[in-house]
Amino acid sequence: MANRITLTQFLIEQQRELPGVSGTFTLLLNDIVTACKKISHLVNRGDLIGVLGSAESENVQGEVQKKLDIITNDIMVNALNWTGHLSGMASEEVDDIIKIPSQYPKGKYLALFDPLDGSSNIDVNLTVGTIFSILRCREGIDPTLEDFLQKGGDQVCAGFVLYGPSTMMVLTTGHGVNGFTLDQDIGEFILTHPNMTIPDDTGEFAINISNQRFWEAPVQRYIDECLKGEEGPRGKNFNMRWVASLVAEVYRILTRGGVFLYPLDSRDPSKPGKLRLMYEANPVGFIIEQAGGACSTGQERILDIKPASLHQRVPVILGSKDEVERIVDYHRQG
Ligand code: AFP
Repeated sequence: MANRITLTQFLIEQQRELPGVSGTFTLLLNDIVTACKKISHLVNRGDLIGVLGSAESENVQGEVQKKLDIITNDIMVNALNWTGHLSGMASEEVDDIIKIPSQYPKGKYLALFDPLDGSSNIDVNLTVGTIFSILRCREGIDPTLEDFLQKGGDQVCAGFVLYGPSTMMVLTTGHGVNGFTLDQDIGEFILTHPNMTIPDDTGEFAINISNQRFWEAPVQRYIDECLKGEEGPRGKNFNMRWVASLVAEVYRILTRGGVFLYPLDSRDPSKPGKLRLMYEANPVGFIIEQAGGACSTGQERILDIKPASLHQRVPVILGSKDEVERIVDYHRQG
């Protein structure tokens, strides 16, 4: 079919236009694409190949792992560890940084990923996804933890693959956001959503309202005003969504606007928020900002946070710019 731009063609054309973008980076993205196609196939086959259900183990976060959490982590690691494009990796499912086996050369990038985000949705056949973030690294070194603890603003690239009714990849290299749909017949991602942008305002919010009693005053105020609708201070009605799968929420916001909150709450003082900075907040924050939206903890821009640890959690408020700024302003007012 004429005029269909594949992801590979898109990346090579971008590589030609941007000075300093190397072929290695394009090859690295192709490695990630290959892994995600495998994951897409497994998610799609589901119970037919016995991959659903719990694995009866816990990850570093103390969360019960699904079989697919483990399988997808192995797929990512095994697709990326031998290619020579990476110096190291980190995964939401693995405690420490993942080293490149000594028999393989090391490259100039680091990859961080959540191999199956929203995995509690997998058994009920709802959308899940793979989130990834690429950072630069001194070429050929054996990276230490400190090499990984870079601000989100330093990401070279971030993306996610959505395993929903169709499989989609959303990608930024810091020059806007583009969406690609997997054509299952030819096994290629095709550019279907060029230059994705988020409207500044919205009439839709997403939050897990069952945690309401634990929220702080600024979030209570924002949601209360949305719920009051036309009769309240906002003078308009709002709609609510909660998929419990960050990738699905972010994709919805990229296509029709909205705001998503997983705010600070008082449930467990050792956990300032639920979402992981390096595997969730940073990559989606980069994508959201590149699409014209905003992403904050309520107190500071997500991409400005200097990470303190690999599995750090942060509050996340993201989406349509004017709404996020309003919520940040409510935090300033206290
Ligand atoms: P899982 O990967 O453990 O399902 O967690 C998904 C997630 O990190 C994020 O994708 C959702 O937005 C959020 O958790 C859902 O949280 P609730 O369980 O509080 O609804």
